[in-house]
Amino acid sequence: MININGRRAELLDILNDNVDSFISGQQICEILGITRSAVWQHVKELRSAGYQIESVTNKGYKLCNSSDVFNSYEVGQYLNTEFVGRDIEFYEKIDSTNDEAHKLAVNGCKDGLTIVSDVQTKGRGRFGRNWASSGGKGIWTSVVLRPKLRPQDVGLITLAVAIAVIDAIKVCTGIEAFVKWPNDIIIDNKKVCGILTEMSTDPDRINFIVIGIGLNVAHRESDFSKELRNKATSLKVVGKEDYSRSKILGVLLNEIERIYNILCSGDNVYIINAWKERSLIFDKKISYYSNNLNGSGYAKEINDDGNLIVESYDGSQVILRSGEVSVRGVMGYNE
Ligand code: BT5
Repeated sequence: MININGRRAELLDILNDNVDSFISGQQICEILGITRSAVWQHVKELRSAGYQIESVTNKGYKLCNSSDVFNSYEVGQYLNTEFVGRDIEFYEKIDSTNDEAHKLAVNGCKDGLTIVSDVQTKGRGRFGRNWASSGGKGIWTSVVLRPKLRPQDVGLITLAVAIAVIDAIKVCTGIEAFVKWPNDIIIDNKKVCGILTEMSTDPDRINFIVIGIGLNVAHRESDFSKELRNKATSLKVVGKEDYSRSKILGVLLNEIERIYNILCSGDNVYIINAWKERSLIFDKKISYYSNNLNGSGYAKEINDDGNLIVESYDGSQVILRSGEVSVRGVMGYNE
């Protein structure tokens, strides 16, 4: 994947400032202080990175507004964070962005480092499940966070990220999505996004957290495998529009930093309330299952550890922990 930095980024800035109109090669040469053939070389590279740039003799170059390219330069156009996504690495293909983020975190990468890949060959869900991650369709990303908190104080992190995903979807598309505890984002009873939170901890401190997010953006129904077609959806299927992955990722990273700062300030009540407002199952009848725990009842409360408290029909309470249990909503989506 071509990195858009240095002169290429400066050229793109100029073309963006004049989007849908021509700017002469001579003007570009003067602004950038490079030769015409160097400009031409950069234009060719930008085209191969997916930008539609017209070139017409005696008129110059024009960037067509319809270009929707997914790369760090484009994400940067939307980013207003202090640290989340400020270091961002894009890959064409990788095994799993969570695995790559984990490796870099072990080697001491910065707080907020973000890994993105167009394709994942071994995208993972919880319990070793597969995450379908085909090219050109989704946002497959992982963010490294280094909270200065004790492990027991970040129990709400997956729930906080779910809020960020739902809000980014709403801002960018107008579509309303909901969360099914703990990590599924659902639209029209189908899963549009999953979150995989992995942590490296010592007994009394967190070394780092990797937040993996898989968000289906541009799939048509036929792009999903037979097994997934009944339970997966994408923003395009729901909104019947093409959405910019760069914009959604930029806004998502902004939302993650915002909610993460709230989490780190200790305002669990805010997180829990925001989560309940966006929840599919809160105060509803659910059933749950794991290796040794099955049952049903009402989803009554979220505690500070992010656990779901279920009230059984006889009034007794069960605490469900996200690493162990799956929930079947009454609303249709089952996994
Ligand atoms: C999750 O697991 O929902 C977490 C998925 C996290 C994926 C991201 S992508 C970037 C980062 N790198 C990774 O390697 N992973 C993270 P879970 O709750 O276990 O759900 C997995 C189940 O969702 C599968 O068993 C399928 O039934 C379903 N599924 C798989 N791919 C899907 C997709 N693209 N869209 C919707 N559902 C899918």
